Amino acid sequence: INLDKDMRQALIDNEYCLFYQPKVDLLTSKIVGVEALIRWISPTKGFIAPNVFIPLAEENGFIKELGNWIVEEALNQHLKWKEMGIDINISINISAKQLLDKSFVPKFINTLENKNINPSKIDLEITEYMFMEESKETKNNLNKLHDFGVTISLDDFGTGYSSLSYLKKFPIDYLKVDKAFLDDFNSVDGSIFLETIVKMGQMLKMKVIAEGVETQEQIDYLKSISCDQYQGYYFSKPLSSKDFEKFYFKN
Ligand code: G
Ligand code: G
Ligand code: NA
Ligand code: MN
Repeated sequence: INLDKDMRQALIDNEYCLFYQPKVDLLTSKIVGVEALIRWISPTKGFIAPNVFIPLAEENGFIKELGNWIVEEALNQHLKWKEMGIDINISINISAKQLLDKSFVPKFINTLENKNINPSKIDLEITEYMFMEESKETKNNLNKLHDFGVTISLDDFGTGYSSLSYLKKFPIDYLKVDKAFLDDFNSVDGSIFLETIVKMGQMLKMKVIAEGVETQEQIDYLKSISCDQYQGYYFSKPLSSKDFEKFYFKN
């Protein structure tokens, strides 16, 4: 198979869709937002994981086109849900290549204005890898988005090319603590990291979101260290928009 060619054709053939995983407030157990996660279900090849095709799309430049589609789709879904009374935040994953494209920021801001979307309802998830190169451009672009009112989440925190100085340099509103820290929370070292990240994030005026929460025990622990929000299979796996709507109205 030629993934390179197939992933472009898949956009034409409408094979991509977005799934949505709820973000939950730890104090109230209420849904505060969703993270949009792309899915590619090919009629011939079956399910292809984003971990497989996103890195490839970043390499061959297709991420620019695909990223535009993701943003458009997520914003339209946000508007549809708002009309239905589901007025929640939506987080969109953004690749470094996408953010560094000269047309991305002006186009994004324009789209929000044209669609009359409140920017504070829109969150962009970035990863630490974004800070490795072109950090001046990255910083300028993130500042423009943040000044416009969009919030920024730092995804997979603690696993990548971490440097704490990033937390001062870039406009970050949410720290998403990687699942690896939660898997390890029962060990002394593991819990020290988790608790320290939560404290540090909050002292820097950020909210902290735990990822990959699967058990009640983990919830209890996260509450005990005053973590703000969580995502994970315990509450819900990523859902299609229709399944999310059913789930939302049941909760
Ligand atoms: O649930 P999951 O398999 O969806 O996601 C795996 C990884 O793929 C995520 O951690 C994320 O890094 C990446 N990913 C998923 N959806 C998107 C998307 O819409 N855009 C980008 N850039 N990456 C995504
Ligand atoms: O890179 P990013 O953090 O955006 O993607 C998170 C990945 O973790 C996605 O593939 C998502 O489907 C997956 N995920 C979400 N919640 C859980 C969970 O509770 N357990 C596990 N094992 N994976 C999860
Ligand atoms: Na994540
Ligand atoms: Mn993410």
